[in-house]
Parts: sequence; C-alpha cells; structure tokens
Amino acid sequence: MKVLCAGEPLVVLVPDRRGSLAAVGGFTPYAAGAELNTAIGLARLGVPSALACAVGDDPFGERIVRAARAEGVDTSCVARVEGYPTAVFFKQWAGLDGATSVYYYRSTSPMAQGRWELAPILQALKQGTWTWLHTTGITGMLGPEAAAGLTSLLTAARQGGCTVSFDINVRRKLADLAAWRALAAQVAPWVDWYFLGDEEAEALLGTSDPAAVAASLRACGFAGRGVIVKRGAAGAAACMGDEVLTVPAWPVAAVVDTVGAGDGFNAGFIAGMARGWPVAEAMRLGTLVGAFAVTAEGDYEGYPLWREAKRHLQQEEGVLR
Ligand code: KDG
Repeated sequence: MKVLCAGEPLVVLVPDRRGSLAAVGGFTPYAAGAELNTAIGLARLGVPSALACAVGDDPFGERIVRAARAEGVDTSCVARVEGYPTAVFFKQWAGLDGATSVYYYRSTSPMAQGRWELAPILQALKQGTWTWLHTTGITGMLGPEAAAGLTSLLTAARQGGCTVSFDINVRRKLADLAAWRALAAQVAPWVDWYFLGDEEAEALLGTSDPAAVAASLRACGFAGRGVIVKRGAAGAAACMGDEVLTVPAWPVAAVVDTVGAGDGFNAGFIAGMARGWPVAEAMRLGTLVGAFAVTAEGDYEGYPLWREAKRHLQQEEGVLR
C-alpha cells in the first residue's frame, strides 16, 4: 500500500504565549497542512506515503520539504515554484474562551495562484503508482486552478483503481458555507471514504447523525465504502450501507492543541485499512492518533510511532524509567 496525500502544506507560526497576535512576542515555526499532517502520520505508522503539492522556492518551502523527508515522507511530487511564496499561517489563542483561531497568508502561494503542475502526478495516478489517494476540501477552495486540480486528481485516481479518501476539512476563512456545501456534493461521486467532523456535518448537511450524513451524501452521488463522522472527544462513527459503527475516544490527561487531530485520525484510519484491519479497528487506531495529536502544540508533533500506537492498542504498559 502506497498513499499519496495531495494538498497544500504551510508553515505555521505558533505564538509563545496566549493572547492576541497584536500583542504576543515570539513564534515557533512548524511545518503544517492537513495533507502533510496525514502523510507524516502514515509514515510514523509505517505506511509508505508521498506528498503532492507545490511550495515556493524559498526557505519556508525548504523547511516543509525537510520536515516531510525527516519523517520519511516521499517528496518527489513536491514542486518548488519560483516567485510565489510558500503559504503561511499563524495560530492565536485569544478571546474569552481562549479558542484557537488561525490567520492565513496563502492567497499568493503557488497552489492558490494556479502554479501546481499536475500532469506527471495525474499520469502516475492513472498508471496505478499509488494504491490510495488522500485529499481534502481545502484544495478545492484555494483558487479555481487548484479546484480544477482536485477534480483531475479524483478522476485520475478512479482511472488508476486507487482508493480515495476525502476529508471535507471546512475552513470558513477560505470560503462561505454555500461554497463548502457545493464542494461537498461535487466530490461525493469520486470518494470511497468520506470524512467529516460532526460540526462540519451539522453546518453543511444539518445533521451529524452518521446514517443521515451518509444518506445526504448518497443523494449527491456518493457510492463509496463508508462515511466517517469524527466527533472529537466523543470518538468517531462510521456508516457503511445500513451498518453504523461507533468507537470511543481515548482519554487524554491534558489537551494542549486540537489542531491536527482530525488529520491524525485520517492517518490512523488509513494505516489500519492498509494493514487489512476491520473498519472498527482502523477507526480505533484513528482515534488513538487523534488523541496523541492533542497532547502537543504543533499539528503533527504529537502523532505516535507505530510501536507506541501498537503498545496502546494492545494495552501494554510502557517502561517509563
Ligand atoms: O488540520 C490542520 C490544518 O488545518 C492546518 O495545518 C492548516 O491545512 C491547514 C489549513 O489549510 O487550514
């Protein structure tokens, strides 16, 4: 099993303290981006993964490529484009509830500006180079060329007999809900495993009940294997045909940052499926990676290695000292 994760990576600048970005001091940079996160999660779990995207031919692009390579992700499909800066975003923890908000600086990135040269990737997908394509709705909202690229990827994957997983990954700062709703419906016929968060499902489809979500997507042409609704601290539910499966979340002592947990779930789920596990067990690995994710401040820094994940799944005690 070889998984191609296609979508824009970014550098995220994480402030060293809580408060408005207008007032905080230093920042720590990390590589980020939903599809990069999933590619790294897979590599940590021992599943070969590759990233397909375009970044700027600049130091932030280099940082992303180095981070991916250091984790064992294949970067041969990462294009370096001169004259267009790598996408960046900032996290902020402010307001009365201290919730995470993000500020994007990505509208001039190579992918947003239609500089993603997809032809060789589409060709390789059609030839069956990868057995699984994972992508997200973010690509569909970066700009018209990126949106067309998303459609081409999904079509090529189908032609190459590749399993497709798709996470709608709603980012309200990129487009309004009507546009997200249209995208959710448009991609439905091409997807085998459709991931949504419960709040995303509510916002887009008016329900987070897994059977009702699956019925809505089927009405848009979804004919894939299953729909998975991620419920954060309440675990996850899958609807496959008439069957609904639920798995609980793993307990976490202290939640540091929830960003990246959904991408981690996707990595765990795909890794379980890659190993030929039953769906409920793949979901359990998904919720485990999601739980690890929230214990650290970067998007993927908390994701477990395969041996750590296995120890938890087998309920073994680790030796701590
Ligand atoms: O899921 C985490 C991502 O949201 C984050 O890394 C940034 O990919 C990102 C995006 O486009 O919001």
